[in-house]
Amino acid sequence: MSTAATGDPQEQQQRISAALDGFCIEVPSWGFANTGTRFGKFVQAAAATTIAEKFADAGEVNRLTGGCPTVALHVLWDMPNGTGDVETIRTLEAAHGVKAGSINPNLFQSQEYKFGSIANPDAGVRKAALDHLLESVEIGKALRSRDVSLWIADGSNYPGTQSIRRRIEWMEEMLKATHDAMDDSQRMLVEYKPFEPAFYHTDIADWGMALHLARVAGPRAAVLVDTGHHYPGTNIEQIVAWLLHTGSLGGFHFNDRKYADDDLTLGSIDPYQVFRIFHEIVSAPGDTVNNIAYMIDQSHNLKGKMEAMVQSVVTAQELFARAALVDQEALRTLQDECRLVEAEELFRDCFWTDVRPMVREWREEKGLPVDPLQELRASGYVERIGRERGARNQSSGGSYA
Ligand code: PSV
Ligand code: MN
Repeated sequence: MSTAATGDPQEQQQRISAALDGFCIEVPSWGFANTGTRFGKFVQAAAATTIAEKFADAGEVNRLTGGCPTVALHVLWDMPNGTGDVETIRTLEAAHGVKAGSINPNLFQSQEYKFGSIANPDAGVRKAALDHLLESVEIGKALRSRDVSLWIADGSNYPGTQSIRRRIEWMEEMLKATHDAMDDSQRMLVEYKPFEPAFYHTDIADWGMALHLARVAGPRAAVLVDTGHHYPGTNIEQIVAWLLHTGSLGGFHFNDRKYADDDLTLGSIDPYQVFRIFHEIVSAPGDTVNNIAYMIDQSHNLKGKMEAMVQSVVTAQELFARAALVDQEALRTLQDECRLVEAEELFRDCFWTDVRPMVREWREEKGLPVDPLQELRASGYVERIGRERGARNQSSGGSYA
């Protein structure tokens, strides 16, 4: 039995082309906007400010990579008038050939959320948060977007200052009410994060808490794994395996990190981890795998935003292609016979295979640019938007919205 990457070159090409045909990754609208750190913002001439500019950039990334037909929207930043902005989004979808993807309510910026949103001890604030969630559900319906994607920033900074248990009950109630408002085509994704902005306790800190809340909310709620939202050393692919096993993996926010939630380019620090996550997915039986929402959640402060986004998508495609090479049957036999080194070598062979020529071949088959980054540079797109947007970006000092 071969312990190398699967089969002959032709078979490898087929596997990779089939895998990439079925692989899409959503780009975040906020990945094109001026962002920074807690200490300041570095303005880029080409950064998008308006939702029209964000759609234009997302459309260009999709044209270059062939893998990003949807763009995630953050309600407060992209649709400040809520359902009142639906028509604008529809027009932009038609103009740029990309559709609205996940709808992300914003429960962390308003002053009233200082002590929490859906877990705030004040019933009035919880009601305001619920209203925003319900409006997000309506936006999803109007735009035919499947996923309402929730990140709850709530938590506390000092022991004894909040009742962790009562806050669980409030969250259960709010998420159930939100789920009840969804129609059958919609899903709720529950994202977890261990710390930041809260530094003592975060109300949805890990996948166990997210899974519990998703189950209480209802059958169309599932867990969202943001790769940056774990403590260093966490075995993320194991979490993914458990969520797959329990039929509760809703989607991913991909990014990379060295320390905490650094939002660096996917695969820039640890590409092997992304490969291991993808391997769990491609090796899993059952239905969950067909409904996983792959999304990028990154903000690039130093790299050019368009370049970084194209680089991220291409990296995701390459790592997904490598995971598709694993000969699952051969690996299973080696695992069953506890032939450890051979099993590991089979796995590593696939990770170390240079799939770039085969990914290029797939791009050619699809009529896509064979080198998306090179094409971005040659197209002059970044220079053009830099000229068009530069003066405004400079004078505004950059803007989130
Ligand atoms: C929070 O850190 C997060 O990962 C959530 O997904 C937010 O929606 C996103 O980042 C943008 O700030
Ligand atoms: Mn996220």
